[in-house]
Amino acid sequence: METPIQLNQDNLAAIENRIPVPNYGRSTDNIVIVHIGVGGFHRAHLAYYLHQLNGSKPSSPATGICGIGLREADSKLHDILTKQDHMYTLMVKHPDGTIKPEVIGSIVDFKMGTTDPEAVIAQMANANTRIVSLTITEGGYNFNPTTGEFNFENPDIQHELQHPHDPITVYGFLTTALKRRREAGLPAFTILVCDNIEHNGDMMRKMLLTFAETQDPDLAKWIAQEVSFPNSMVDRITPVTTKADIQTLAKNFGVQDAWPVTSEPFIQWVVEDKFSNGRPAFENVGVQFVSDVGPYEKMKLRLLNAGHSVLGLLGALHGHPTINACLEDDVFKTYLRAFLDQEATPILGNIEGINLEDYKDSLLERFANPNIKDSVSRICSESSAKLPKFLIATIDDNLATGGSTRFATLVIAAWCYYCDKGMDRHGQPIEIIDAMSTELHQAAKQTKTDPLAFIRIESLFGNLITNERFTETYTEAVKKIYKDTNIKKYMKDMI
Ligand code: CS2
Repeated sequence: METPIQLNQDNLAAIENRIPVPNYGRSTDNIVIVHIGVGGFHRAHLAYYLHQLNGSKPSSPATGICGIGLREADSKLHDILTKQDHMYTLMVKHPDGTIKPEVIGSIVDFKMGTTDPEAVIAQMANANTRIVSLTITEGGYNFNPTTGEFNFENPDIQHELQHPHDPITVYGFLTTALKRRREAGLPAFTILVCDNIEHNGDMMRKMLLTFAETQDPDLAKWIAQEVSFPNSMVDRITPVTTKADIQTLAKNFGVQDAWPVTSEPFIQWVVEDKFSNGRPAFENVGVQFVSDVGPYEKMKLRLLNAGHSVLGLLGALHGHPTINACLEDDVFKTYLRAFLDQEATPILGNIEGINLEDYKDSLLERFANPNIKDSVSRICSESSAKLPKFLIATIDDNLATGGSTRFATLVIAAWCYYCDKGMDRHGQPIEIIDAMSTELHQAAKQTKTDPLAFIRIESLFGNLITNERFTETYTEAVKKIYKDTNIKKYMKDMI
């Protein structure tokens, strides 16, 4: 292969001889979606759907996305994308080893709230903007996971309430921009949450209204009437991009891209069809519009995301580096299926139009994709924001209905050990990447003298501590792991 070609607009014609590139005109004239949180997931999911939609009608004016970063950490991707005229490569990794790369062109601009907040507000308040979408992670919404209440103690929120013209968080930016639209007589935009939270749109509505009521009650009323918050279920496994991915793209396909995205072939988006100010015709590219997304969300969170956490935490302790390595291990595979069948499925009930057995079979196949190499460390990161929604909710439901909880409980015990020791059973260090890492570690390290110390963290476990059936199973599990970390032995005994 000749010298790799740097990805940018001027080089597209040359790159087209190597991999597919956008076949539509790209411009900032028609930015309809403003997206906060341009991580790998957004780039493999919403931006890809829009890219396909633009590609299906190359002669019509293309619809664009303006990416927004609200954290310092977003500036790295901002700088890279800016140099690449906001394009990047999506490398879809198939189970047979094939990689299908394609240049995605739907993001046409990227603004940073940290350095130029006015540009962000102006973009959101622009008459063309119809949707503000978000992937700011499960932990990014500033609410207490057990009470579901807005966290006013956050210093950034306090700052925004005292200085309404100096927004920092999504709440400050959204209210400032909505206020400006109202004053200009423009219709409100839709707020579209694309994170793994049950009733994600309803949750966002509650949080934004709580914030707005404190900041500007009049505006809050307008938001309540004018802004729609569709619930949505999003799905595509998107591993962290590695140096090897960048090299593969350069060596095997001749394209130099400083931050491509990798993903599995599967993609799904189920959205409630209520948009305050119109939307692109996403149904033309396979997005499912339904009146109630609840059952789909619950199914995905409690099977896929929970399944990931089960494998991730147990796998990390055992020393499996990736999710597909876990699936190659029969004990892990059987354990996962037992958890899905015996603990997660019974609480889901019937979901119209979905065969849960098929769904679970397909999950196992997706997890087993040997080419995807999704690291257990990505799955374990920010577990404190994920587990209450993915796994602890299922434990609560099963305790209420008398269902089994033992498979999920072993995972919580493994999580405790992981947070306490920060190493796997071979003594290899595991880095705890979690906004609550200090608190998790402090609680977990008391386990030796107080076996229930970890589950006393109320913001994660609610009142589980008062449930004897749970505390008994948990104590037994945690004692075993602390005595001998050979987690696989206990998993084997249970299946
Ligand atoms: C994963 C998700 O964060 C996690 O732990 O379960 O990122 C998962 O890969 C996606 O939700 C798939 O759609």
